[in-house]
Amino acid sequence: MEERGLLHMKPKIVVAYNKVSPKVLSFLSESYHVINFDKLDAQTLPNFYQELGDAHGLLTAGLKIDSALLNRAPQLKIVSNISVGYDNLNLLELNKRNVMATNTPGVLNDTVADTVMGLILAVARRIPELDQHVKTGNWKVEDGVNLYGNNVHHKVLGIIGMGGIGTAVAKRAHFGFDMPILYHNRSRHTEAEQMVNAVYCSLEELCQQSDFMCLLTPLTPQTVKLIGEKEFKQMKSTAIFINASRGATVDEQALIRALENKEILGAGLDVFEQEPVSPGNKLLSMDNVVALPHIGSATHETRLEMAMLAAENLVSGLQGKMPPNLINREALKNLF
Ligand code: 8YV
Repeated sequence: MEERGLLHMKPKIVVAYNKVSPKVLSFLSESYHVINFDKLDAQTLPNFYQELGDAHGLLTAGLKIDSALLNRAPQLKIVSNISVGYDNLNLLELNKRNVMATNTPGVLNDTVADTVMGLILAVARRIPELDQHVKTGNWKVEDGVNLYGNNVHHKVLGIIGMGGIGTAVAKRAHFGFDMPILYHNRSRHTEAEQMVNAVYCSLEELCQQSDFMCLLTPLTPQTVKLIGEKEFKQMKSTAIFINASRGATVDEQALIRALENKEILGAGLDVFEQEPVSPGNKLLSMDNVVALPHIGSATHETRLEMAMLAAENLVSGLQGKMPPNLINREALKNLF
């Protein structure tokens, strides 16, 4: 009884994310009353909303945080996102209510960069297609020219969005694959220029000159459909397009047309306009498209690091300290 009473004196944290490691949950439970929702569906939502009613912190990833949800959580001090992207957060609504928001930059850079290199290699060397070819009882005929792919090494890599992930991709490409690097970004990235000789250029130049074009930009109002028909038409017919940002940064219908009309050679996609991607999406029936289920950062090690960093952000905020990865300083106006 006594313990139960004490438990309820601890501030409440709601966790709405599947498979947060028990290590992270027990770290949070030391100081907080943790309510964990593995999934949010018709059955669990009413309970989730009820728990939000007196929750001080929310740990989540990708959940849409808008005024409707925030209105149900009047005690909320902080939303901690287990992701670097935070396009799921309505910052204006959070700021209005002095609710802090945090993300998890840095810890996933190398893992997402590995995924991007994997997509580049998979599309260029047709690895999933050839895997199926062999597993369905086939082998090469004579020299196997019909199974040839395209070189990756020494080809021009264009990176749109040269942040931490972009820099990690550029390092792999430059030091491992001898690829010249072009990049387009909101601002110049002198570190990347010095480290891997990355050359800053306009979006148009990047489209025209890249053999591999990697989209890594965050989704913001300025980057919605950043790549569309015009850009695909500017690209080489031998170019391979990679998207590891968000599906909405690309005009997906324009991408489908560019692939169908052979305006580009192939695509490697970790993200889609609609997720989960619809099984009827034309991209899924194309041999020259390699599709992943938005798993750029999903390794056991990195997901644990992300969740732990998110938990640390949450605890700092609730302890009245500045969270290390605060996104919205505006929310602090009346707090510190
Ligand atoms: C997550 C991501 O898969 O960090 C990001 O921005 O895209 C991924 O690491 C995603 O946010 C989880 O929903």
